[in-house]
Formats: sequence, structure tokens, C-alpha cells
Amino acid sequence: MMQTELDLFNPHDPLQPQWVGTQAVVLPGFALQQVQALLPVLRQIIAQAPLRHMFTPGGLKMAVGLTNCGALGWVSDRHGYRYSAVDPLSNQPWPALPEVLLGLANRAASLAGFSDFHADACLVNCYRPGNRLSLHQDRDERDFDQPIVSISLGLPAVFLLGGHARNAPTQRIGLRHGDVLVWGGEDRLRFHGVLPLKPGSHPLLGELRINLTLRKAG
Ligand code: MD6
Ligand code: FE
Repeated sequence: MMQTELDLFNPHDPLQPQWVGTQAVVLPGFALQQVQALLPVLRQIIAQAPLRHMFTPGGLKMAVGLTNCGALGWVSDRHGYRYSAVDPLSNQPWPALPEVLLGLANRAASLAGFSDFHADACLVNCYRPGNRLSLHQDRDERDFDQPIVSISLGLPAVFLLGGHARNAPTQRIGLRHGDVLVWGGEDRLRFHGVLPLKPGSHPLLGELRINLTLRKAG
């Protein structure tokens, strides 16, 4: 089925923000108009700082491919999780955070009620069918008053939004190509993850889902 047909049979109104928490909102299709500008920029970032599979502190290799752009990048290895100003593969700064991404993130954050978002880091996560992201909290950033803006591209995924305890019930949120999720405030430290990606092929990205999360890390 073509993307346009999928959109026509979309179960929810593509324009209506969906609040999934008191300070967490999905903006369906919010990034769609920027996709054509984003893809070459993303390609450039990945050429400069290649996707890689990082190791968790416990020694497990992450299934999701990862890279970063911005002044700070999230890294994981046997010593732990942290933000680093240099790419450990090259010992060079990460690629700059492109204006097209910053502008999009600021507009999304404002709509969600966060009008002074100052992103300095963008984590690029690349999923292939079968890849998942286990439940976690994002707590390596300095200022939890700053929100996180998450942009989904390519294959759809089911995002799990939990509570403040790992064993709290989770809600399932469908994230499709072009959807933007903004969360912050009292929702900022909720556990979350991504269910195994279903097989499929996206017209623009193929057998891939890319998630961009912009944060103020430093
Ligand atoms: C993903 N996202 O959607 C993984 N974290 O592939 C995250 O881990 C995430 O989307 C914090 C805020 C928004 C997110
Ligand atoms: Fe996260």
C-alpha cells in the first residue's frame, strides 16, 4: 500500500495534537514538510559520524545503530552512559546540529508549551526490523526542566510510555513517519521504550526507522 493510502486510512486525525501525558504530546505528521530537507542533512551526518552499535555498561551490544550531532553526543560503553563533546570513533567533534532540525524542534517544543528549548544534542537512533529499545529513563542530561523532542522517520513503531517506576503500566503509542513527540515537565523522567520493529519497507527509507531526539544535555 502506498504512503498516501496509509495516511487516508489513518485512524487518527493527522493534524490534531494528541496528549499522551500532562506534558507529553504527539504532533502527528509535524515533520512531514521538512523531510525532504532533513534526509540529505542526515546522510551528511552519518557520513561524518557513522552509525555504530554501542555497548551497554553491562557489556551487551545495542541492536539499535547510533550516532549524534550537536555540541554533545550521547555515548555508552563499559564505563557507563554519558554525553561527550567528541565522537569516540574519530576523536573529533560531532557534526553540527543543522538549523532545519533546530527550527523544527523549537516549533514543536513551543506548541507543547516549552517556549525556551535550547537543544545542544541530537541522538540519531537507527532501527531495523526486529530491533527494539528496552524500557529506560533519559536522565543523563543536566537540566530536567528542558523537554525532549523526538522525530520519527521511516517505518512505524510502537512506543511504550510507562510511569515513574520501571514496573508501572505502559501505554502503547504508534509513531509513524513524520510524527513528532515532545515531552517534558512532570513526564520528563517516565520510563519508555520501543517494541520490536515490524518488518516492512518505507517508500523513502526502506527497511529502516530513524528516530532523532533533541535535548539540552549540557
Ligand atoms: C525512539 N526514543 O523513539 C527512542 N526518549 O526510537 C526515546 O528513547 C525517547 O522518543 C526520550 C524522549 C523521547 C523519545
Ligand atoms: Fe529515551
